[in-house]
Parts: sequence; C-alpha cells; structure tokens
Amino acid sequence: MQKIRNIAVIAHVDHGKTTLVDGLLEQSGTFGSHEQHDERAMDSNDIEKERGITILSKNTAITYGDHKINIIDTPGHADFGGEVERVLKMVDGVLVLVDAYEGVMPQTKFVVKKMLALGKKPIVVINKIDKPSAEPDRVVDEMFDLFADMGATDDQQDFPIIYAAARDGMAKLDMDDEDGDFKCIFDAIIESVPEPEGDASNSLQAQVFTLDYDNYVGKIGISRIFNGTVKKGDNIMLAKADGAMVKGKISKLIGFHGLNRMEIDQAEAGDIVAFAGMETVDVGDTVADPQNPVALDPMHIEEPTLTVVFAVNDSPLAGQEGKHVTSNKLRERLEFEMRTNVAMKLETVGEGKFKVSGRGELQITVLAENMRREDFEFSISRPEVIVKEIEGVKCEPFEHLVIDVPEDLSGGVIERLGKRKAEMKSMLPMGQGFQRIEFEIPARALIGFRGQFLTDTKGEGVMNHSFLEFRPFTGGVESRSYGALISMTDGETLAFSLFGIQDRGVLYIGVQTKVYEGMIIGEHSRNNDLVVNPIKGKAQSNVRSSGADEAIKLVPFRNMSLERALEWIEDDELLEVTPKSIRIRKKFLTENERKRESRKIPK
Ligand SMILES: Nc1nc2c(ncn2[C@@H]2O[C@H](COP(=O)(O)OP(=O)(O)OP(=O)(O)O)[C@@H](O)[C@H]2O)c(=O)[nH]1
Ligand SMILES: [Mg+2]
Repeated sequence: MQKIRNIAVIAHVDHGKTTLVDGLLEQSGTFGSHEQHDERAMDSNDIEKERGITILSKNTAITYGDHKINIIDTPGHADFGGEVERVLKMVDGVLVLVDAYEGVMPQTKFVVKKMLALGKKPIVVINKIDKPSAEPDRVVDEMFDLFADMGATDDQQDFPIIYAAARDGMAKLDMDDEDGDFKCIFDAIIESVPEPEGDASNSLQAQVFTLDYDNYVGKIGISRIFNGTVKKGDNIMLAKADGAMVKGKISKLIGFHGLNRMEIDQAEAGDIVAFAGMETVDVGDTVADPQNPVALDPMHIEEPTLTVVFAVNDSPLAGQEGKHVTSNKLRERLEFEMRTNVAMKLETVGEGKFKVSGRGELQITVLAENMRREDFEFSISRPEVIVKEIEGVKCEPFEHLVIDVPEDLSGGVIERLGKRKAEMKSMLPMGQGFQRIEFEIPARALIGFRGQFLTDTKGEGVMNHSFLEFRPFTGGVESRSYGALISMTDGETLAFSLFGIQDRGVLYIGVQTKVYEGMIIGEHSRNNDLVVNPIKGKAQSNVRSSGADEAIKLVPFRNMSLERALEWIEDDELLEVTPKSIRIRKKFLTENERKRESRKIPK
C-alpha cells in the first residue's frame, strides 16, 4: 500500500493558505521546472483570481520522498466556512496558518474549534513573518490561549510550530534559525500527521465531500476512501443520507497530481479520488460495496443564515442587456447551482420568485456575479437573516465581530455598534495607534454596516466577522441612516441636472446613464427619500452663453459594487442585475404607489 498523508490547510481569510500550497507544490517538485503556473495556482476560477480569495475548497496531491500527500486548500472567508467542516472530516491532520501580525481572527477561532472537535492533529504555521510589523511571539501565545480556551487535548496542545514567509518559500522551526525552505513543513507533515486508518482489503467505503460537474461525464464526486479498493468500471452502491441505497457504476476514476487530473484504474483506502458515473450523488453519500453496503456517518452540512429573493427583472429597462431573462431560465440556473453547491438552498416563493439561502452576502454575490457573466438578468431583494425557533424560542444568527480601528475613532464606532445591539467583549491596543475590539452582534445588525464603518473610520478600519450561533431574537436594530435619491422620470442623465442634485448627497451614477422613474441614483444626506429629476437640461435660450458649461463640475460618483449595493438596500428596494449594469430601484416605481404602500404597512 502507498504511504499517504491527508491534510487540510485552514486559516482566517488572507492568512496565506493558497500561497503556502503553491510553495508545497513547487518545492516538492510537483510542478516541473518548465511548467508555467499562476501565483495562487489553486484559486483557479475567474472570480477567485480577480478577488484574490478562495471560494471553493480544492484538493491536490504531491509526492514527497516515498509519500503521497493529499492537500485540501480551504476558503478562509466566513461565508464559505461551511466547506471547512466537511473537508476536515476527510483529512487526518491540518496546517493551521495564522498571520504573524494579525494573529487570531474570527475565522481562526471558527476553524480551530471545528478542527479540535473533530480530533484532528494540528501543525501551526505562523505565516508572513517577513512583515515589518510581525510579532510572532505574541501570535504563538495567542494560539496557545486559543487552543486552551477551545478545550484542546494535551496531544493537540502539543503542536509543532513552524515560522514561515510562504510567499518567499521560506520556513523554519525557530525564529533564531537561519531561513530555510519548506523541508521542515514536509517533515512535520510526515512525522506528526497520523497515517490514514482503514484497510484496502475491507469492503469499499468512500465518502463524497465535494461535487464537481463536467459537461462530458456529468456529476463528479470527490471522495476520501476510508476502506477497500475501487476500480474503474466497478459496480457500487450509493448509501444516501436518508438511508436509501442506489445502485451505480464507476464510469471513471480520477486521480489528482499537482494541478492535473488524470484517469486512473484503481485506488485504495486512505486516498482521495474522484468518481464519475453516479448522477444521483450528493455530498455526504457513502460509495459502498454492493455486497456489503455500510454507510459512513452522515455529514453535517452547515445551515444557511441568510436569504435573498432572486426574481425576474421587471424594471422598465428589462430585457435590454441580458440574454436569459425568463422565470424558467432563472429557475434552471438556480437549480443547477444547487446541484453542486450544498451550502445553498432554493425555494420557489411566487411567480418568477426564488428564495436563495446561504451563509452570507459574499456567497450570494458570487452566485449573482457568475450569473451576470453568463448573460442573465434578474433582480435581488435585500438580504434577510434566517430566524428560527429553537425549543419554542425565536432565535436569530449571531456573529463574532473583530474590528481594528484607529484609537481616536474607536469611540464613534463603539457607539454606532451599540445602537446595533453589539456587545463588546474585549479591547486591546494593537500598536501603530490601532485598537482591536471584539463584539458579539446579531447578524441582522451587520447588514449594511460595512459601508457605514468605512465612512466612520475614513477607510482605515478593518472588520472581520464569522458565524457564532443562533441566539434569542434581540428586537429592532438601527438600519440605514440615509434616504435615497430617486429619479422621478425616464431618460438619460444630464450633467446640468446632476450638478444640481449632487449637493443633496452622494451620486451613484454619472452622466449619460439611462434612468427610469423609481430608480435610485444616489444616497440622500438626510434620512428621508428625495425624488429628483436627473435628466433635466438647461433651459434653452437664444443667446448661447459660451463657456457656461465649463462651470459644471461633477464630483466623481460612487460606483456601487454588487456587494456594496446589496448591503445598502432596504426592504422596499431592489437590485437590478444585468450583464452590463447594477441598478438600484424602489420596488414600487411611482411615488403614488409608494405612498399607498407605506400607508398599508405601518412602520
Ligand atoms: N508579506 C507576506 N505576504 C504573504 C505571505 N504569504 C501570502 N502573502 C500574501 O497574502 C495574500 C493572501 O494570500 P492567499 O494565499 O490568497 O491567502 P489565503 O489564506 O489563501 O486567502 P483565502 O483563501 O481567501 O482565505 C496574498 O496577497 C499573498 O501574496 C507571506 O509570507 N508574506
Ligand atoms: Mg486561498
């Protein structure tokens, strides 16, 4: 049997996981010397590359000496945290990275807690020690405290520590040592990560932890083999989470090496491979021996905490920019997403209206962004947190929030968060005039907070949050403190009229932009909505005053990204998303309709 080690790389967002995996691929010689590859090679899809974040966990394999090491790179952003627990079940050890300056962050806590609870053996990597502000000793202490707080066993507490600058391919066991390469990381993996259990001669048991889709072979289940041997063409039994048994056949067996996937004939207990040929496969299913099908423990899939409604675009500009605009197309696309994305849920809530639930705004934005690129057009409603009843009590999701803010601005931010029902947990000086403050806060109160926070901290604040737990509902929280600037008419914007409006707040659009009645063109500087005319030209006069137009100086408008716009909108507003534009609008387009509606629903 082949000697195997299975590890996952886990950390808070941006602490350097994917960069470390680059180094492991490179220094193990898995990339041939002639092979061209991008930085952060595992971040392979377009949005991952553009945003520089990992969205889906992905696995690779390297050879080191006579060992095969399967590595799963995981996303660090809290919205994709649901992936991490599943992945952890597939591996025997983890590399926990932590930034040598930032230290323990919300998602560090989240992943360490999961990892310890599952009894995994950690190797701690203090990364980015090259940063001038790095304080590796402090961060090591933080990690020891964290492990102790989270109830680590003595064995888990006794973790190897590696100091690294992953970007430079440098690592060492002691800060006083000379800079070395990743040999110490490979050795730590071989020495301290337990060998996979299970036996190649037992009946087959493999569990699917990720789904992939290929136009030629259909659904692909990436799986860890816990027992037995599997060959291409084998008949198998799929043991589903609900107890059902479905017969199937492995039409293709796919192995991993570096960035490549290749067809293989056989794989054994301990390894991570992909199966094609089972159309009904879901995450958590056990691929078992048809003669002796024994299901593995079902997999816990993290519940969604947030929902939005995707709907057919019915704005006056509908159908002009996108190709796929009908309710059927929208439903098909969303259903397709649910086939591989287990962290999301879909429900039809009305004619052309689909409720999509997920773990956070970023997850929903990524789906919307992918759909725009595929020429879809649709609307999205304001995100709402999922409220549920636990033992008769109405509960809502709470988040653990950590902010780093300049000291002189912290008072204002704390006050703002207080109004949003945040409870302060700790406050620490971070050097360079910054303070780190931790809170527990209803997830509801964080919707729309980021924009406000950036304004309040003049763009210098950094905020991070991750899901904590469901807790009793806290009642009303402060929402957006500004109204909207709403267009009163259809047409194209003109500089002359925007010039007149810009003093009223912040514009979200520029000149020669199509608008319609009820479309939101900016934020009012007061808390009420204001209806304005953005297409009014200068009154024509017979005498042309030369040079008068030069006096019209427009302040650059604020370009609202999908995420920012999604956070910004209120219940009576919608986002209109097309391949070319992101527009913000009122649900009811005319002022009369809005007045009638506001009388109906008492606020
Ligand atoms: N200074 C410094 N920067 C590093 C180091 N390692 C990674 N980075 C940088 O940190 C940023 C984030 O790196 P990634 O590898 O994408 O981090 P990640 O943990 O995979 O991020 P997510 O997958 O989004 O959670 C990139 O800009 C890297 O170049 C390091 O050792 N030193
Ligand atoms: Mg990454």
